[in-house]
Amino acid sequence: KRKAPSNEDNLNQDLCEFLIELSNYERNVNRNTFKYNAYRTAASTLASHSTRVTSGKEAQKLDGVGDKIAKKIDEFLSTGTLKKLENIRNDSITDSINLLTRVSGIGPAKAKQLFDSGIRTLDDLHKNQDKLNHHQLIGLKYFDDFEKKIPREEIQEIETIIKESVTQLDPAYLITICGSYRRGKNESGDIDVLVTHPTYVSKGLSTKNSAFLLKQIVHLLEEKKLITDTLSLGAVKFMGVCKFKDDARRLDIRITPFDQYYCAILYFTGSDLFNKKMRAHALQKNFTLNEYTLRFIGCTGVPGNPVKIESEKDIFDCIDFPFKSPSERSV
Ligand code: DCP
Ligand code: MG
Ligand code: MN
Repeated sequence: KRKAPSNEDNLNQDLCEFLIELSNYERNVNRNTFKYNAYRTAASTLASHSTRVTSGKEAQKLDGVGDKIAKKIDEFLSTGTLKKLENIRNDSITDSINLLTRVSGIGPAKAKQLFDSGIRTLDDLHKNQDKLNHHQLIGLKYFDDFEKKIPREEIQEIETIIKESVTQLDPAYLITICGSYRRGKNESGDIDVLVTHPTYVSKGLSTKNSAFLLKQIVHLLEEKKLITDTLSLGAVKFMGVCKFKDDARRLDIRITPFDQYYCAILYFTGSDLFNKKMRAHALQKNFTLNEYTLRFIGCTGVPGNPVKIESEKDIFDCIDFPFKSPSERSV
């Protein structure tokens, strides 16, 4: 699902590509999230590095490149390939698992389980639908559509429909499309909608309460024939499908109390690697940051009350992290 960081002037494109291939292998086949993230972080660092890396030693000086990855870079630079990569490519399990995990709802563990029961192809999946849950069945049904990126213009039009609809319920609702769209990308993998309302605060907003509001919004968008399927609907998060033009699109909606809005918008804007970096930085400054709150961790090690946050920038300032506009967060 993750592709190599696309950067027109990426001088280390070939290195990034092999690192991403290794990262996908670690996630999909080995289910090793730690290595998956390590390879992805290194790839993202190399992608934004302004010069061509000419040795592993040079690469190792950069953020997120360790000695093992440095060795692989040396091997790749001197031989044009990697033994490990050749082995991975020759292993029949790799292709099957990589394909199966492209179905929405099928993760690495489920893919392995399916592989072990003899399933290799989408055709096999169609013949074994009894082995799939509701989400995975929808993922299979819309396999081709979900592989397609969503043009920015289409998201803009969907944004208008969602805003018009939801403000019919109550004009005070605040709606922001987050994810890669908010980071200014020309196309996105899905549509990430964040909803809040000034009178809904975390103290007053029970789980039941937010679940009701979210359900109300989803039902309305179903009535408007925008939402076509539900993958999951919880108290704070809807995952589903919408259709505006020809293709079915993945749509995520999160609802957040107003006092947690800026932590939510920061989280939901991403990227996920950027969030990891920023959270790690927060911890170094004795703060714990998540999609709900920013809290100071005192000498007891227990996080205190949420810091009062009135903008995204407040969060950066509080942990002394240089402010990045959304378009600068695609690392
Ligand atoms: N997110 C995160 N960690 C995850 C998954 C998501 O921090 N494991 C956050 C950051 C993401 C945001 O949620 O930017 C939205 O998740 P998406 O998977 O929709 O990712 P993007 O919108 O960034 O990219 P895409 O264009 O592929 O949807
Ligand atoms: Mg997204
Ligand atoms: Mn999403």
